[in-house]
Amino acid sequence: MKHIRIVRLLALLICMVGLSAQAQFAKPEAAIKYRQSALTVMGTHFGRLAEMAQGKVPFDAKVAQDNEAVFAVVSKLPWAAFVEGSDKGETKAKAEIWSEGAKFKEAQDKLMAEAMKLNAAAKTGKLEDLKVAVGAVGGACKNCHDQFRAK
Ligand code: ASC
Repeated sequence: MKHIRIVRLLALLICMVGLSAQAQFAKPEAAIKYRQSALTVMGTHFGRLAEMAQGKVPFDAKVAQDNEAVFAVVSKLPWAAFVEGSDKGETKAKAEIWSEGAKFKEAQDKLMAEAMKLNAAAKTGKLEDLKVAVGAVGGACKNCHDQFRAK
């Protein structure tokens, strides 16, 4: 009995997370602005982690965790905004996002996987762990940009 209740609760939670990431847009420009905003916030908070990993600012485990927490949430958001028809306008999004959807999804999944490792690394409070995870997340950012973002 208890087991079934836990499974139901988990299913509900997964649906809720799915819905929150399922942004709706009135027009393509709104989707473009939304994803650019999310990516800007991601870059800002990841940038702070990268500065610590590179020794440009002193390592502070609490500050790292706070920045990672924002990154963890916001990094889930841009992907639902790459809607059909939003390849035109003020965007660097390449047509391959839509013509090679599976590859684009693969790049997202890679980032999500590395982001989970970054979460674990931030929790250990060790700079060495942060360095490794930041490097991997940065690699996932670059991999996607190289393939799908125009210069
Ligand atoms: C950043 C940032 C990116 C990535 C990328 C990694 O800090 O804003 O877009 O890292 O430069 O190669």
